[in-house]
Amino acid sequence: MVKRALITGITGQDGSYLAELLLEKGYEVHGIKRRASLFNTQRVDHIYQDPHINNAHFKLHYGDLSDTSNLTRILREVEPDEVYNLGAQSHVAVSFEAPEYTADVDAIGTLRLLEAIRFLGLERTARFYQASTSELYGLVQETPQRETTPFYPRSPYAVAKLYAYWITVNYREAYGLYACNGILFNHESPRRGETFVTRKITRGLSNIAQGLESCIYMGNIDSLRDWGHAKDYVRMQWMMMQQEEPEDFVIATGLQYTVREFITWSAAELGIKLVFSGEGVDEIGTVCSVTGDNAPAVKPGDTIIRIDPRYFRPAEVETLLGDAKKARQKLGWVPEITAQEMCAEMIAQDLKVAQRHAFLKAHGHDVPVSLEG
Ligand code: NDP
Ligand code: GDR
Repeated sequence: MVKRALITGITGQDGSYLAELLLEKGYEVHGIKRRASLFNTQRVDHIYQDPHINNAHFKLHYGDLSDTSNLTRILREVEPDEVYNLGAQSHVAVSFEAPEYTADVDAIGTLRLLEAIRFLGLERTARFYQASTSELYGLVQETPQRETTPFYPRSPYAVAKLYAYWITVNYREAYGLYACNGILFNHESPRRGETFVTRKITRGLSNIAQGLESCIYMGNIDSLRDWGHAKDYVRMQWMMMQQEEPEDFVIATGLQYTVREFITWSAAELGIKLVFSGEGVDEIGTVCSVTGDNAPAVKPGDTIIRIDPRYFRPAEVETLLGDAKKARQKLGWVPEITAQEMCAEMIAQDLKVAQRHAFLKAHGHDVPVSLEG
């Protein structure tokens, strides 16, 4: 029997990698995409299958986590063996600007999905994965953070995800649903949204290297994160759903770095040596030397990093460091890609795009360079 999976958030970073993985494993993959005025399926276009051909194993459904009847209808149609709830307003800074929407989608959206499973009587056949987050730890109560570390969320996003975490646990305990939380620490990739910090850096510095921009504006570059690669993390999402009993797991690398270090690695990949000087919002990153051909538009003395208070959050999560011992011991999961390797992969992709844009610009075309985020 071919297994059927339903993925909310399939057009996002994780959704696209997870869909690839499940297709490789022979699943029939269904995903929920939002209606948008422009195409929004770039991350899954390469695995798209023409619905007109027989036996298509990949199917997208229009839907939204704010729409109960829509979710119920899709679940009834698909009758999935596994539901991966990855859909969310996932940007922490944006959640301070749109707290109510974030709560509706990230918290109540999870409840809607769980309740639809129960309403349709699928709780004995469908398994449920909830995309929980290290943001739950917020103002950290213990280091490193593990499954038993108390939560202290620090943003509307994290508070919404706290509800989603507990409602998942509650449906497991109350209704016997196979439901589990993956408490995932930050994970990135070349498919990372452009306004998350790593991608903002790799894309911004690549643009600067090619003369498309002169400087990027950053927030708290002292913040510490435990960064892994999304490909490693979706593997674990699937593994968690294959156990005899549902359980919650922390997924992390166990190593942490500052945002400033990530900037330094990215610059080094481009052949740029940076020095930081100044303090607080007056801190700047200045080019010290440039080697190789990857940054033709940059010269020593250029200031390419500046701090802008608008990118600081009303309440910050200063440090995150995970302990994935349980995942390692129970599931044999270990991350394969280091943060530095991931950074190199992200720069390689963003540099290619920047080179293409620089070429187009030189020939009189407009190119997108906005780095808001
Ligand atoms: P992305 O922001 O890349 O993807 C989010 C997905 O959710 C997109 O497909 C988006 O659609 C969709 N979405 C947004 N709003 C709605 C809505 N109202 N209804 C239905 N779908 C919606 O996130 P990631 O792939 O990075 O993360 C996946 C999940 O994991 C998220 O829930 C995130 O909060 C959580 N998480 C992520 C971590 C990380 O470091 N990446 C760490 C821990 C948890 P569209 O493409 O149309 O915008
Ligand atoms: P985070 O990721 O908030 O940890 O949430 P993000 O990459 O946005 O920020 C990481 C850290 O970098 C600091 N920072 C900046 N962040 C952004 N976006 N832009 C900037 O200019 C900037 N300058 C400094 C932030 O303050 C923060 O400390 C991500 C999301 O994927 C969530 O959905 C997920 O749950 C968590 O990771 C785990």
